[in-house]
Amino acid sequence: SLHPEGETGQPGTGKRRGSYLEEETNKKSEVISCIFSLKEEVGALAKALKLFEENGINLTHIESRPSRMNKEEYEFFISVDPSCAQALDEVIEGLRTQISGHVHELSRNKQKDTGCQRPRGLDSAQDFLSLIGLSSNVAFLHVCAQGFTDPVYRSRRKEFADIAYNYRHGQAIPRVEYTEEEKATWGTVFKELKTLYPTHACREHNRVFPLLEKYCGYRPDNIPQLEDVSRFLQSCTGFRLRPVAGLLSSRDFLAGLAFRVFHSTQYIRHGSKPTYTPEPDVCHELLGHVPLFADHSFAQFSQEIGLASLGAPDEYIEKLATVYWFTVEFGLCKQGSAIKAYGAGLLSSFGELKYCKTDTPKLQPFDPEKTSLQKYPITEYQPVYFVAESFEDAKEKVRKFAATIPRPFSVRYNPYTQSIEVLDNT
Ligand code: HBI
Ligand code: NLE
Ligand code: FE
Repeated sequence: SLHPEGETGQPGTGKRRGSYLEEETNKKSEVISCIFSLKEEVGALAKALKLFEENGINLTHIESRPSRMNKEEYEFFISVDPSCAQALDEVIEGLRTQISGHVHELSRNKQKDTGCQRPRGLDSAQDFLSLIGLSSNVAFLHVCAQGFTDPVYRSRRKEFADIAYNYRHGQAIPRVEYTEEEKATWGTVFKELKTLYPTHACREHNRVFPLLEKYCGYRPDNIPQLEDVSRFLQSCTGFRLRPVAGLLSSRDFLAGLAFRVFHSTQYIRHGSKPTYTPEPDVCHELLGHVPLFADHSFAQFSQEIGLASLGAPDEYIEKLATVYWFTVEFGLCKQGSAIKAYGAGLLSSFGELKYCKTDTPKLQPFDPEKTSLQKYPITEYQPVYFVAESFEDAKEKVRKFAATIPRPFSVRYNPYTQSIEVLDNT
């Protein structure tokens, strides 16, 4: 089974939809795994293993089980030494053509997806972008311009990045003393949003908000501490926060949700633009996401997307990331005769929260099949929103959608051990 203590405190290539250049990958890297199935007959496995031997591949792990999809087949889950990555192509080709086995690669593109680097310093644009988890995305460089050119802001971001890099699962999240300027930015965002919530936010958000004021120090003159908020969430729904320096790859980010771990930034947006920022920041996490992660139905919905992502092929990760985008980040839902915001990207931007209720954006019914194909901008207000009937309805729909993702094993969350059970043989 898998546990949530992966070292994912570092940003990946910030693989959001949109243009990005690939960063150099981090060569020392991950294990490489795949699952292949073979017809049940004498010598089938021996033939397959011969291919590995001929290509000089060192297997580090192997497990077997009867195939669920085809009664006459057996499935083998193997891991190989990462230095053998190149030679694995040959073997996969051989398995597919000579032995007619089905092969499902589990973590081969992982290096591309999570290739991340510890920034060396803060003396170039590239370093700033890698610090926030993005490769050279021109649009982003443009939008983050204030942050990039302001040396005080840049060195502050480095301090926050270091907290995230050094954080290990199970530790208390280090408390941060925010500067007067940072608190002023928070104050502006907090006060503006608070006047909008009663009319614009969904009822679940409005129900939890007073509890956060009471127990977690949500006030216009105080930026709440991630540790206090994480404890609060754990007591409500078992969700916990983990500090992160910037954007993670979709795969890593979604996997966190499967374990009820929400990766949260700790720095605040640049003070010159409190209305809207394309990047997640502490306002976005604490005001947008946190209230809803305290709601049972919503927490379950979020975890459901995370579970669906485990072991899913790359093209489905992209679809799930898009579903996540139009629900958890920018979702609207029906409540009585009104349409309310439940997406965190709306609930943390007083610019976009007002805009989403005007008649400029297009509204469409939430339907994962269609929603998962919708293109979207990441540095401006959304032209399209999807409206859910309710969290329960959205959850059912995502569940049905997830069942269509090709995946040679099933996953189940065990809340008692906080682990995910895979390769279930029953
Ligand atoms: N990384 N730190 C962080 N925060 C997010 O909200 C986030 C992310 N990576 C990807 C992502 N969100 C989504 O846009 C989807 O790709 C899952
Ligand atoms: N646009 C949001 C805000 O300004 O708070 C942040 C969105 C992060 C995906
Ligand atoms: Fe977010």
